[in-house]
Amino acid sequence: MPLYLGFDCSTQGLTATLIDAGPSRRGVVGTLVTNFDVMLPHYGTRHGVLPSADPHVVHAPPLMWAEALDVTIARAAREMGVDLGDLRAISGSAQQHGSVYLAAMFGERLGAISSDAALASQLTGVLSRPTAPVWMDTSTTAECGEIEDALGGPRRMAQTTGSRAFERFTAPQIRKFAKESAGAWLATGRVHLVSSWLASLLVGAEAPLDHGDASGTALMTLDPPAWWSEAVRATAPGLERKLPRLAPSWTVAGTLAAYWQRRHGLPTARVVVWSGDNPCSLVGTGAVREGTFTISLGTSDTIFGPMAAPRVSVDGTGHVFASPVGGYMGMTVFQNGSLARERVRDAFGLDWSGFSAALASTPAGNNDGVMLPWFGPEITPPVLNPHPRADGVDPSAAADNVRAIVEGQMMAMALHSRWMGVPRVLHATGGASANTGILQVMADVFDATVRRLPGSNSAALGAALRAMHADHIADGRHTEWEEIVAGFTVPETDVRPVPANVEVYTRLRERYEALERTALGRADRRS
Ligand code: ADP
Ligand code: XUL
Repeated sequence: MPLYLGFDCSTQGLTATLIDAGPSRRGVVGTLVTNFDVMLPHYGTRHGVLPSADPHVVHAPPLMWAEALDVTIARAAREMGVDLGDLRAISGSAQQHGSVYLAAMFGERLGAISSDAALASQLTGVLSRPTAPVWMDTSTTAECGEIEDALGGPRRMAQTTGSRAFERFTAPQIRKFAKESAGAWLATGRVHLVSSWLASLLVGAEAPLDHGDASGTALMTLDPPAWWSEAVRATAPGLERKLPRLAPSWTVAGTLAAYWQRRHGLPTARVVVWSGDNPCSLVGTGAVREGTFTISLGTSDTIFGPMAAPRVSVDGTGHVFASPVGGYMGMTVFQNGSLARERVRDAFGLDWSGFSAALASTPAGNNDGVMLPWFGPEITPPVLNPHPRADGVDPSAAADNVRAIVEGQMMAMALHSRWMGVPRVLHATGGASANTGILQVMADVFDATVRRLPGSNSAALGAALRAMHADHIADGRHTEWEEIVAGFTVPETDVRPVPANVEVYTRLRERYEALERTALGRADRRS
């Protein structure tokens, strides 16, 4: 029975999903999660990130991710209930954009890791910056402007890299570090993304960065996928020598290092390059052909789908990435996802079943009440100084506020994903996709059938499926993506739009758009 293991290093935890690809037992063997705050409390994170006095600065400790990998592999070997001797290949998914800064001796140190001591204890001194800025960091507005100016403006950048400069993208983050800490920047020999940092630890050598995750750096040309020397030069001095190699998403980076074999009894499995969580979710939700979009309701909410040709968003809010299945994928990200829904839930002392009951007790359209769901800084549209705004929503009525945030989020998603096309079918995934009430609002606002996929971690499943695909290629076999995902991405529930509600939202979407336009006129933002 060929086994494949997929990881997902997300904002709040590291998930491992093991799949069996044997013809008679094809399916998920098991999934386990190492929650950072709960299981690795000594790093002092909250929701997976470090407390910060400045709300625009959001960092996490890279050694926490390394220790999570060690702890999770040990748990997988003990708790999955199968012999991991049949493991053929491993890959992973990681939160995108986050950057890990390493001293020049990193590669050498990797080669000297001993199985006698825990991994993280042997990585002291390899970091030239103790913490990694992550995708929630919005502190680089100045650097975004500087990079866009140097590269001929946002439109040229978007046409070349798939996105204009966004605060969380790696290039502005690198630039800010190089400007503010010139000495530490000089001492940096390599900048990895979260994905290539963890893949390097698995192979015990510097692993390449895949084209999918590299699309989130603002440093790669989409066609052909290669570092864009103009952008590299505009970002920071000496950066060209510090970037990892680029590789297609199906590249085998090496085999599991001796550490993992000796310490946790794993075999000499292939390690396939890791990718970003959104590219991996595209595979893990089975959205491998144009026409199907996926909405992931996680810490952030994202909408994405495959694209044969790279169409760039006219309003500048979307992204085009190299897709792990070949071709491209379009995507739009909303930072006020689950944490904003939790803010409303907690403000009224509800749990999720109370939240769902409140949603069910109010009519579609909320009697014309509309809310802009900006509880924290927002990526789409860009809002740096948050100020949730409501019109016609009673601030003291729990049910009205619950409906207002869910409707506001779905209308924002429909509005800002129009550039990607109109979805016929939406695949729903992520923690909040468990909530059928939320999916009904999604189906009604988009006027599309919503199919909920089983399991909450499509990124880890996508990574395991990518491991299978790359393993076949390494064996000289060509397997179509439909065949790779078959049996793993079967929807468990269909939620269909209710025609009367669709009509209500056709009108309300116009009100939402007008309210957003007015609010942005006053908001502090970069245009
Ligand atoms: P991540 O992006 O960190 O991988 P997940 O996809 O695991 O996040 O989603 C976690 C989130 O799911 C939690 O923060 C929580 O707000 C949300 N969630 C879990 N159950 C429900 C529910 N029944 N209704 C709405 N949201 C939920
Ligand atoms: C994508 C993005 C987030 C992160 C965290 O651009 O910023 O979706 O990948 O999940």
